[in-house]
Formats: sequence, structure tokens, C-alpha cells
Amino acid sequence: MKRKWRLGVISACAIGFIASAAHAQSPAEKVYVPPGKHDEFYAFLSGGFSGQLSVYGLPSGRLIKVIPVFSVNPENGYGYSEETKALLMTSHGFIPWGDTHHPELSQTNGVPDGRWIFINENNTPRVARIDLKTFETIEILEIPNSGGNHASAFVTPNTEYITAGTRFSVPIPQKDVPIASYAENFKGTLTFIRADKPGKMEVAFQILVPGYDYDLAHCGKGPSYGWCFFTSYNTEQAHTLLEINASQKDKDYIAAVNWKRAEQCIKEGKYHVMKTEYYHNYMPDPEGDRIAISEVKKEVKVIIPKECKGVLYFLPTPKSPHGVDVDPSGEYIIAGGKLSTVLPIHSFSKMIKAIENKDFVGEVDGIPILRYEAISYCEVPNPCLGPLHTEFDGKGYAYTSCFITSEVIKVDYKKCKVVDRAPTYYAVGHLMIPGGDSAKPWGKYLLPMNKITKDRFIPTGPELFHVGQLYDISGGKMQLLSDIAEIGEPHYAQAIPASLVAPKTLKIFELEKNDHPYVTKSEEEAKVVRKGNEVHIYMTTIRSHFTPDNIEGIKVGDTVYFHVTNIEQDWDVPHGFAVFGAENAELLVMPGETRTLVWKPKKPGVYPFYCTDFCSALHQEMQGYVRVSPRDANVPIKYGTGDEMKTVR
Ligand code: K7E
Ligand code: CUA
Repeated sequence: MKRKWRLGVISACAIGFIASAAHAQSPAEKVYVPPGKHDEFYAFLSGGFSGQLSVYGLPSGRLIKVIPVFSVNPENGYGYSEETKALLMTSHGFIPWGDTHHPELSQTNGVPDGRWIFINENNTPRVARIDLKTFETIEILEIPNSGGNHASAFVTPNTEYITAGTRFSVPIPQKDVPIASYAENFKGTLTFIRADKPGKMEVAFQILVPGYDYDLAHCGKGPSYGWCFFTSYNTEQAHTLLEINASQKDKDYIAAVNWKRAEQCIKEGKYHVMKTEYYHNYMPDPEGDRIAISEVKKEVKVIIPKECKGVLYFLPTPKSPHGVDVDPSGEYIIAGGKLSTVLPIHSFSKMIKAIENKDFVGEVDGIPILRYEAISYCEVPNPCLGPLHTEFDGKGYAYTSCFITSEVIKVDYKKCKVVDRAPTYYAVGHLMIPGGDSAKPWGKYLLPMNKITKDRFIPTGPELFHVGQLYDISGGKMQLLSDIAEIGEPHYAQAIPASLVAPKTLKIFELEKNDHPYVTKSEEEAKVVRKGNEVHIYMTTIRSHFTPDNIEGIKVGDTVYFHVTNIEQDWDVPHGFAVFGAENAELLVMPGETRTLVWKPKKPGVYPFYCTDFCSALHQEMQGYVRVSPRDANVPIKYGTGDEMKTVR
């Protein structure tokens, strides 16, 4: 009897959990996504110095993919396969690493639309487009006339443009000058990149600006559509010991760019064509041959603000601002202020009025500086120390991260007051609400990303993963739900309901559409072709063998190209390819795809190759051999799988 009664209690409890509204959920229940069930949101976290983009499910915090973007990824051959190398080409050569900061989803009418996500690279200035059909990088554009691309890759409401801005001013064009000539020779650029068509990213124009450090950006929407806002620091123009020398002034500037006006100036010919060199890399046919190519661009259009009146205004902003965030309505512009004791909020409508009234307090290089009081909506009193970044919940609240005091504050920004605060562990940088920088936030969760982890996880020696923390913000008070281990340093993140992305994702590449020049569509077509010192191996994979799997006639001094086509047409059946002694990486080949690995054998012998992805019960049997003979040997090309070895004389 007693046992039965106990069972009864357990099942009642289970029903209560499923109905969920029956009682207030615990944090554990709020993040628990049962096995086999899906998360509500995709979250995309930049990888910082990993150069990649991590994909998590929210609310579970489960890591579901790492998308290689600016760093090579031996795990799947990104940057190692012949098809992907071109993506990482720059005017400085092949760059295997990058520092990603700000992912930004494409938007339609100011709302994330789930087509693409963009992300910037700070060190060797670039931006990338990731296709959310395949979750892979399909395009990378280098930014000319830049030294460090940080204020990037923020979108305009219809993805007309993404932004870029020079974090480190440099001589433009580059030249050999004394560093001490900073004030005279160094400049910045604010760049607008046409981004609405895949494969067609281009620098539409750059605006030449004074030599400050341009830090963050966000673009206007609603009434402020047509504008983008960039923070700057180091208006002192220091070139050494910036921690002291760039913290002298009370206020630095937000640069307000009227990009509609810039378009007009371009139309009217008010620009200069500057000679330069930069790379545009893209996959022209991401579902066909899937081969990336590089184009070298030689010039760029540059606008000089004093020749295009009205294109740019400076908004004084306290003090060494970092983030700049525009609320969903487009009226309120909230700035971080790393060293500020107030949280400044600018009003867009007041800014426009101040421009009409010429309410200026001076100018720099022909750029009017607006009067602070004329544009200020308010200063939120006693916010916290070190406010950095703000996101919005769409219900009238802003959430601002505070680095120094390690907390997030919830601000009723129209009333200009703090209404809630919650500690974060520790030293929070960016924070993210799904859609939180768009016109339509899905204000259910908040994810602050912390710079210091310390004791949050079981220790792993001196180097620790960063920690993100998920808060429930659906109620009046922020509630901490869970800690999420992050890869690299996620500076910023984006999230979008899974329902806007998942139905459009691709499961396989259609073999029929594969027009790679070295595709092998059936085992009958597999072959080995010698062209002088080059040997091209047209190889297929299917559970659980390679065709061919025995290859002879390779010689020391040959360059061997393994063109591996995975002829499977089922979801989630990749095959891997690795060959003994290869100096690059493996290939992970998706169904219907062709990928190429180059191999230069150095010594005679017999070299095994095998499938690296446990694809079937006979995966361990999925292997083969390449025979390598001395340079002067007389061994003919011979290949096959099973009985028939074909000989090529
Ligand atoms: Cu780390 Cu946006 Cu690069 Cu602030 S940035 S934290
Ligand atoms: Cu194919 Cu393992």
C-alpha cells in the first residue's frame, strides 16, 4: 500500500512539471530541456581570440556547434582544404587566425530575419558572412584603410550595410612616419559595407575621420533610420600609455553618421577614389561546387566630412565611452562610459533639433560638435561603475553591464532610473537579450558574458573558459538561472527564436547540384590521373569504403590531391579523410560535397589513410593504402577497390 501511495506522489509531481504553470518554476526547471527536445533559441557567441563563432541552445546552454570563421579549424578542414583556403586570404597573405568580437544577425525592417549572421575581425580588419542555411562562413571582406576593426559588424535595419570602424588609428594611406607624429598623420575611417546580397559584399564608402579610437557602433531605426552611431575614445590623440593619456578629457564623442546623406554625396561625386588593396573572398556557389575564390580590390571611395556637409556630427559623451546602443523605438541612444559615474542617454529627436538650430560648441576637421545639454535626454543617476553595454527587452527596460562593479542594472530609461540590479560573476563585458539590439526584442532571457571566471567551474589550471550567465528577465526581478562555459572570449552575442532558422536549414548537399571540377559522382567514375608531378585522386566515400582504396604509382616529389566526394545522400552521414603524414588536417566531407586535401609525401613507403568519423558499424574497416615509390621509380599508376586494380600507363 505504502509503495503505491509513493508512486502516486511521483506521478502527480511529473504532471505538475509538464503543466509548468501550476507552480513557480525553479531555475533548474527553467533551463532544463529534456533529452530529445529542442531549445527555444539559437544563441551565437563570438569566440574572441578563438576567431570563431559558437552556437548554443537557450535556455539549456548546450553548445551545439562551433562555426569556423577567421581561424583555421583542423576538425573539419576549414582553411586547410583547397576549397576553403581562399576565404582566409588577405592583402597580408593567408591569415590563419582572427579575433572576433561582434556577431550581428541580418535584419528586415529592424527585426532579425535568420538569413545570415555577420561578424567582425579586429586584428586584420575583416568582416564575415555566415549562412544560416548551412551554418558556415561563405564570405569574408577585408577592410582597407583600417588598423583594427572593432566598431563592427553592426547592421542597418534592412541589412543595407554593416559597419566597420578603426579601433587603432593609423596613417591613411599607410606610410612610414614617426609614431610621435600621431596627431598630424594618423586618421580613422568609418566604413559602410554593402551586405544585402551574399557574395556581393563591398565597401560602399569610407568616411575619413580624426585620429581617435573608434570603438563600438549601432545603427538607428524608426525615426533614426538612416543614421549609425560610433563611440570613440582617445580624443586626446595619445599614442603611448593610453590608460592615462587617453583618460584626460571629461568627454569623448559619439560620431553620428547620416548614411543616407553619405549615399547622396556619393551620387553627387563628393568623394575621393583612394588606391589601396584588399581582398574579397567568397563562395560563388555554396550549394554547387562550394569552392571559395578571392578577388583583389584596388580602390575605395572615401568621403571627407567637410566636403559632404551633414554627413557626420560629434555628440559629446562622458567618459571614454565604450558601447552605444539604440533602443527599439530608435529615439534613445544609451552610451557606456568606462570611467563615467552616470549613464548618459542621448535623444535622437533632440539631436536633430540641435543640428537644425546649429547648436554647436565647435568643430574638428569640419565636423560640428553638438552641445551636450542640447542632445542629452538624461543621465541615469548612480548607475554603477564602468557601464559598458546595453540591451533592451522591448518592454521599456534597458539592461546595462557594469564591468567594475560586476553587475547588471535594469533601467527604466524613459524615467531615467535604475529599477533592479543583479550581481554577475565576474567583471561583465557585453550582455545579450535575444533581439535585444533590434526593433523587436524577445525579452525573455539575458546573457551577460563575463571576463573573469575564477571559481565558477572546477579549476582547469591557469587558463579557464569564460563564463556566461543566463538570467530570466520575464518577471520584475532578474533571476540567475545557470552558468554557461564559453569558448574563447565572447565579446558579444546574438540570439533568435529557433523557429526562424531551423526550418530553413539544409540537411545535405545534393550530389546532382555538385559541379566541382573534381567531383566523382559514382564509384565507376573514381580514377587517378597523373599530370606531370601532380596526381589527382578522384575518390568517393560511402558506408563503409573508399573508392579507390589501394593506390600505387605515387612518387616522392609528387603533389597529391585527394578530391574526396561523399556520395551519401542521407542527413548526418559525413565521412572523414586523413592520410598518414599529412601536414595540414583531416577533411570532414558532408553528404554530396567534394573536398580536396593536398599531400606531399617525402619518403617511399606504404601509407594508410582512413575515415575519421565513426560512420557505421564497419567504420573501422573504412581504410586504404597509398604506395609511395622513390622519385626515379618505374611504378605505374594503379588503383582500385576490391578485386579490380586499374593500371594507367
Ligand atoms: Cu569586448 Cu564589444 Cu570588443 Cu565590450 S568589446 S566587452
Ligand atoms: Cu566513413 Cu567512418
